[in-house]
Amino acid sequence: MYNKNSFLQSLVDIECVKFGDFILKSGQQSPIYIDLRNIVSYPELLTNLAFLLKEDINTSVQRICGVPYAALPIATMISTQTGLPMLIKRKEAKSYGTKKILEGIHTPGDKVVLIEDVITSGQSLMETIKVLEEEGLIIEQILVVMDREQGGMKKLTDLGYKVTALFSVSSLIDLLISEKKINIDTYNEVKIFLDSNHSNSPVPEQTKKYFPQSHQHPIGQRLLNIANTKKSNLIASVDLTSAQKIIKFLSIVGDDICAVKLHADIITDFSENFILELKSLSEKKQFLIIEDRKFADIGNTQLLQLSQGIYSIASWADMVTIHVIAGEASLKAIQDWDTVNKPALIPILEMSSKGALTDNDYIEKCKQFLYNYTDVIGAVCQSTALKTGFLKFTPGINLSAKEDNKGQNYNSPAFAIENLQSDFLIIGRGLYLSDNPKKEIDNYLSEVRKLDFFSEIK
Ligand code: 5BU
Repeated sequence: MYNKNSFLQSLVDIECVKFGDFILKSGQQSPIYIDLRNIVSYPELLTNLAFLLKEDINTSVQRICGVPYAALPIATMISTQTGLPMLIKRKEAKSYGTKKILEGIHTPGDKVVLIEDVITSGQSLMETIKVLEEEGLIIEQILVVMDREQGGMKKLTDLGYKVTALFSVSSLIDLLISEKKINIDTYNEVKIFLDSNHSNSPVPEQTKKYFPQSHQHPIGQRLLNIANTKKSNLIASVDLTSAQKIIKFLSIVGDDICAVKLHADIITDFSENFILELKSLSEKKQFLIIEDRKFADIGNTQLLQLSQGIYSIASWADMVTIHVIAGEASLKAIQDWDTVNKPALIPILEMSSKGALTDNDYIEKCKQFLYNYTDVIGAVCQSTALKTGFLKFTPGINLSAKEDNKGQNYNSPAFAIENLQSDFLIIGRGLYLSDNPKKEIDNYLSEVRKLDFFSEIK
């Protein structure tokens, strides 16, 4: 009864989708016109749409909110079908009385599903998200009816939101051509229009991902060798504060990881002895060591932070993370540092946390110089694509959680490999807080190995 294909066909029948020559709000010419607002005149269709959308709502969601105005009736319908309490975001705050911009009962921390009818650039969604987040609400997921494939989905995904669309323009025209509802010329015209708008492609390309085999940097190569031998691209982020607990944890999971990532400055009893033990364990169990120091200073200070002080990072870390916010010269200073003990560099291009300021503009600026430095072996990122030969490290990986309550976003290992095209998965609390880390790491490994990731030479 609630069939996606028949719903799509009805959209054409009631002229919510039209083909011809149209000028969009942006001034752009388009061979397809989509406006779902008239659905309100067809209660049965609206009911069907609500049924289709509600299937995808996570059980963790506590509130529903439609992006004004077009998605309000859709959200209302879902609310009545599911019993999920609704919130209404006003276009502007009331100028009298309570001056509220968000109507409906809510408390900070409530998890909300946002509903949008058509996504183009994602602008209206962003405006609604901003209001809800300012009220302390958590955007648990975003459900869109139609993706115009003009960059909005990617923009929101890049920002860390979990957004899915029931239909895309591509799926719509594929169906309509197969049902002979449009002719090949119309089909091609829309395809060309979509392709020309794909410069900021809505979804990352879904090519099959294989684990890399070779690297120009000796540390990069060692990391790849270990990972290929163990068939594990897992990096344990051991954010424990006791040296003894870190060593104990690593003796349990050490055989199954290719590297450990530390924050030396949170270890309360950090000592030379700890480093000796760590080094010896890393040789015995064969894993490398990353210090997640996130340098972010001028070149001279970074060199001091690398080589001096109680941590003397360069003397033990195989790799360090670095923000290149201070610009190219800060990276060059490390590259020019002539010393035997120099960790390989992993710049941070994109962060996993909600509202991270590492937007596309920033990432592109970093990429303009990053690839020129041989000390750089890859980067920490989420959806950003890296040049071949550079390794992609992705934190925010968890098999069961979607987020923590402090701004972290999580993806599953399979999602990171298949959709984000990550080479290395960084897992923190998902492992070290587990009651049975050995069993839990097996769960992570089996999800990775299921993908045939290690089985082919690229
Ligand atoms: P978690 O417990 O899996 O959430 O730990 C993630 C680790 O990765 C933690 O040490 C963070 O400092 C680190 N991290 C991150 O979560 N997100 C980022 O964008 C970067 C680092 Br960069």
